[in-house]
Amino acid sequence: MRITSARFVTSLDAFKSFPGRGLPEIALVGKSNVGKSSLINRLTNNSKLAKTSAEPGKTRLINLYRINDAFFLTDLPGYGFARAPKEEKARWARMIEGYLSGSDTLRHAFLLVDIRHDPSDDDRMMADYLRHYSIPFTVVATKADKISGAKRGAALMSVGRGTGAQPWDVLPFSSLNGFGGDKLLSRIQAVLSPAEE
Ligand SMILES: Nc1nc2c(ncn2[C@@H]2O[C@H](COP(=O)(O)OP(=O)(O)OP(=O)(O)O)[C@@H](O)[C@H]2O)c(=O)[nH]1
Ligand SMILES: [Mg+2]
Repeated sequence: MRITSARFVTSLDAFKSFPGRGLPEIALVGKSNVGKSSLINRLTNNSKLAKTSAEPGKTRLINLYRINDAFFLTDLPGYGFARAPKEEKARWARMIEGYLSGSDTLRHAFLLVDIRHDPSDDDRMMADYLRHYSIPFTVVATKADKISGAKRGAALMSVGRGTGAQPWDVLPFSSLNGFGGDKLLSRIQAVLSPAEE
């Protein structure tokens, strides 16, 4: 699939209705700073669409982007940002969980994990949470440009092990150079119209 249009729709501080709701949603979840907002920018080929930052804790609301007038990408705050104030972290967790458990139009989630690190306890919890709520998900190993191709296979194995995903189902991806973007788009296509895969 090709992305031909992408526009920001709205930010929500809690799960509720929004303009256009009803189209399928695909959510991005993962630790703060793992590259959720950057992934949206790379896929849409618009570096200014979602706000990103070298500092964790940039995305603080549920941000909805309408893609091809066919589905929404949902950018969520990250978890596991140790330095954030406790109340703030609790608020983000409520937002993330409220959205994931509340949206009946959520079709799929991408669980992002940094390819260089073993998944954290929070990542495992998120994978368990998605399974618990029967939300189908794909694990994406981000920042693939940060390791050599020779180390990629082993890195994908440990990301898979830590999240309970099959290593061959873990998609390596780089927002920096676009590596893995085609596979990610194919996955989105498959999620949206399984019969045409
Ligand atoms: N080298 C490299 N850097 C990346 C990649 N993806 C994201 N980054 C960098 O990682 C930092 C965090 O990226 P964001 O996209 O803001 O991360 P996020 O997951 O949205 O973070 P929060 O909104 O805080 O939860 C930024 O400095 C990005 O430029 C990647 O694939 N490769
Ligand atoms: Mg973000």
